[in-house]
Amino acid sequence: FFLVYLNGQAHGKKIYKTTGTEHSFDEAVDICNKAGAIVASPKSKAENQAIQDILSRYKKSAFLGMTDRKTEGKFVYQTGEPLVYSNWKSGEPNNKGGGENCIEMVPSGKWNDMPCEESFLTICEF
Ligand code: GN1
Ligand code: CA
Repeated sequence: FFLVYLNGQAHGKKIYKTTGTEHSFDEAVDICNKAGAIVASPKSKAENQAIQDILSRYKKSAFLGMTDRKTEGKFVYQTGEPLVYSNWKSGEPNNKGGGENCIEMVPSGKWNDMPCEESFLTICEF
């Protein structure tokens, strides 16, 4: 009980924190995992909004934690589970050029599939 409330967050809510720096997807996974977290993986409109609030401040895009590296066109969480929420820009995901297996959230909050080698703001989810 106490552990749940000590950090001031209501039970069940996530905390999103950014390093303020831009990295490739694999680097972001490493950074977040080393902090005991995962790369931001919004599962609702409210969680998407919380991440967008950070992007608005930084005026940058961020990587989300989901990829379709295993099966093209099937984006999954790091656990392998399929998406329960999405907010794709119109026309996305398009796997442009054949190598877009990661997801960029742009400052508007919409999603676009992009190469995992691009560099975007790192936001971790605790
Ligand atoms: C970008 O620049 P272009 O059109 O080749 C983007 C894609 C988007 C597309 C949307 C590497 O591709 O992910 O789907 O715009 N890729 C890169 O028009 O910027
Ligand atoms: Ca795309």
